Amino acid sequence: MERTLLVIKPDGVRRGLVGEVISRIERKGIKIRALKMLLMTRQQAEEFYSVHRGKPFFEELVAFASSGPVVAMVLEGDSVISVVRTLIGPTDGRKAPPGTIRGDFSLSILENIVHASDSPEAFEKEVRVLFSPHEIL
Ligand code: FUP
Repeated sequence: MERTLLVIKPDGVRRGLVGEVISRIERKGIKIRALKMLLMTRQQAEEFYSVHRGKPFFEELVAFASSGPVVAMVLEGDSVISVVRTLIGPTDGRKAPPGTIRGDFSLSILENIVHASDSPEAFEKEVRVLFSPHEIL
């Protein structure tokens, strides 16, 4: 069994899409092992997105990620990293196909509703930024 981190970003929470996203995850048969709402500090957002440090959109990305509450969850299932990446769709909501979370709810590359780990290494790093070990079942 594999694990991944899914974050409903501030735009997803503001737009009332928490239930919609969780419902899609549960209907797929993926297990939720941890779930919480939090406000990322600027420092947490910088660490979370550190692979993008130095890119032209880094500042805007960090400001956006810490602009309001997010809902973070640890998910578990067979090949769950690639399965969840398929469920959320490509980064740019304008190009994401219908049926994906970004394709159905986003018209933006920055405000694209959700984040999901893209590798086991990314998961290990990201989960440490947002969760303590005792919070994960
Ligand atoms: P993804 O893994 O699909 O979330 O996409 P990336 O890791 O490539 O990008 C992380 C976040 O950076 C995106 F969700 C939005 C933001 N971003 C931009 O704002 N502009 C870009 O050109 C690329 C990414």
